[in-house]
Amino acid sequence: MTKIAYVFNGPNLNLLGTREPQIYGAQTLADVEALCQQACAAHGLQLDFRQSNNEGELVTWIHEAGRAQAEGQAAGVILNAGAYTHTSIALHDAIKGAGATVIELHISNVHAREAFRHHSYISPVAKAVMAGFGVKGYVLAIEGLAQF
Ligand code: CA2
Repeated sequence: MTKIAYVFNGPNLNLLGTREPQIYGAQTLADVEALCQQACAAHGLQLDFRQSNNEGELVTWIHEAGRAQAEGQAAGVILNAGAYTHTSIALHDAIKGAGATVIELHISNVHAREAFRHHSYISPVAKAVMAGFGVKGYVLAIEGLAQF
């Protein structure tokens, strides 16, 4: 059975490609979805790509992914939680509770930026962490998820 690779994007990532191209590049979130689609096809995965500006919705999606993974229907989640990375105990608890394999992803190298971006509530409960590869990081993360 083809397993699902979830790609969840958090707050403001719908603005990709419209502002701050020096940090996040010029590609839009639709471009990122197309890249992910290609990568999933290459690795025999079925893409489920989403974005939300709502913390609770992201929590609910992680629960859903955990259930799908427990049933053998999903490989895991690539999560760019945006700024919730640095603030959300709720997302930390959701990942821990849902038991989903989560790869934390950031387009930019958060450690080379402001100090408030250096701490992540996601990293301690993530299977892997990736930052600074631009939007190509999504492709690399899908390759990594396929190999777990
Ligand atoms: O580097 C990343 O992927 C981040 O997760 C992006 C978040 C930021 O808060 C994290 O520290 C690092 C911000 C996403 C906002 O994206 C925008 C894109 C274009 C214009 C404005 C915001």
